[in-house]
Amino acid sequence: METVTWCKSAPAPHASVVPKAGHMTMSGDRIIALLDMDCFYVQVEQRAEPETWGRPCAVVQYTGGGVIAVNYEARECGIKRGSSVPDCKSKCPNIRLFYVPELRGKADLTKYRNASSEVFDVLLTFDPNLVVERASIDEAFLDLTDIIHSATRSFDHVSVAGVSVAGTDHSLHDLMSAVSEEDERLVTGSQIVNLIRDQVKEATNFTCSAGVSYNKVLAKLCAGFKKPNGQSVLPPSSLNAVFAQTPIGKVRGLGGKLGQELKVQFGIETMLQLQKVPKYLLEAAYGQKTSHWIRELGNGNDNEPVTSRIVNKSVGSGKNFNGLQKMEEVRYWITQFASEIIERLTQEKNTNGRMATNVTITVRHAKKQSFSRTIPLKEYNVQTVTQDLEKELIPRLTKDGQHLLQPIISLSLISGKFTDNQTKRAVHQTPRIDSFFSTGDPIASSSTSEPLVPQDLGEEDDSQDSCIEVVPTSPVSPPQRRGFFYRKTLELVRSGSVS
Ligand code: DCP
Ligand code: CA
Ligand code: CA
Repeated sequence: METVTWCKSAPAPHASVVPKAGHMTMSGDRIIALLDMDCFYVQVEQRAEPETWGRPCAVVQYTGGGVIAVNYEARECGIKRGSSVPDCKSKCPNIRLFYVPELRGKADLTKYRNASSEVFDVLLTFDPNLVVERASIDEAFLDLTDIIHSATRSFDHVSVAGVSVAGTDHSLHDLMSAVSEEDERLVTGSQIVNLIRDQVKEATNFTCSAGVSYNKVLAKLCAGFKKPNGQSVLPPSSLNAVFAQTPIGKVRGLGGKLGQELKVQFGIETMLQLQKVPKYLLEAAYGQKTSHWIRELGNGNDNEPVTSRIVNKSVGSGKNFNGLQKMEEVRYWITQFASEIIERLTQEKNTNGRMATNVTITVRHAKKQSFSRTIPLKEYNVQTVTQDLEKELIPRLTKDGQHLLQPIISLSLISGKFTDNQTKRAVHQTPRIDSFFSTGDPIASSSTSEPLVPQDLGEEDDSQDSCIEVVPTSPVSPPQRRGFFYRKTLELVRSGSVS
């Protein structure tokens, strides 16, 4: 690995206590990364069949079903998530298709979950000062602030070769010679993340990509800029250049109806345009609290903490159907889901000593017609859970106890609200967006960007937060940082190094 010589000032004084949650102060105080595995399920399959490395590959869910993960070689042939098997074979005759194993009549994701645990083991053992939050089966937010400030470790020897600066044509390496003190921490963060990515590769043989910035929203946004096996850093000075190219729906928190509504209401497409919507117009449409949050996002501010959490918030199981007609089918599937959930909850109890206390069933009749019921989880017993849920459902679903009043196209169970009395790792609940909107805000009903349960629970279970939009409780603006990167880029442009 290339060594970079780099003159650093003394570390700033900083609390040496490792907080359970990441920093919650001004966004500008933090250095946050988002690490996302490249074509994760495909890599898991390819590792088990090493002769397929370098060859176009995809993972298909169910025989006759669609593609749920595609490697980058196959993407070059035009294969996408959702492509059909015949489409894959015609576009890419030498494609290797892997099929997700099935158990109890549904996808069995155990091997992908186990591979995910391998990755998280690397993150957890990297450094005691690293705050790690699982964001989904293949994603983690990292709060690097404490490692950067702690004087115990130096990352000066680690390369930033290959790290790009978002919104510019530059590698971070190009811009390092005279970096300002405040952006210096972003460079150190990038070095740390480069090292983490190397260690993940060494331990698991998987590649991943990452974004480094001052908060979760920006880290997540730029994590996708250099895929696969790449890394970007987003300094504040690049914000406007990046936001000018960023569709509103690509930003964490704006992927759903709210983002859509903003586009329609104000006739805008990009984040830079959102930034320019006058305050009074936003306030008139969304009230003070929500409009404040939207404006903060428009300015690239987000103070949601990275919460030390590796364990799942909830465990789920579910399936889509062509249209169930009978109560006995519902009973059958609830039993299957409850079996899977209770098996996993029992494992969780044995590993982490914590128990779930409720279970929610969601029934979907048609695309926009669904309802949920939550009941206490009295004991880890499949029959009891099934019977308790049935009691809730029967009056709502049937008149005669047998035939459904309306066909069901999706059923899912999610169990959560864990007791954490014996938990070895801290478990903190991140506020849900609905709690933010609980004051009668007009967009309460548009709070989630994606269904709680995606297509046959592809990535469901690892952490329901991957599907729930979360908003900060008290956004705080970071100090205005006019940047070195901006000035340096201008300089390079003027000197003709950049066209
Ligand atoms: N997944 C799924 N169904 C979805 C989305 C994802 O089953 N609708 C699974 C398969 C993916 C894994 O979750 O491999 C991670 O999802 P990502 O969105 O991170 O996509 P990939 O990791 O496959 O690709 P990328 O390299 O773009 O991150
Ligand atoms: Ca991924
Ligand atoms: Ca992901």
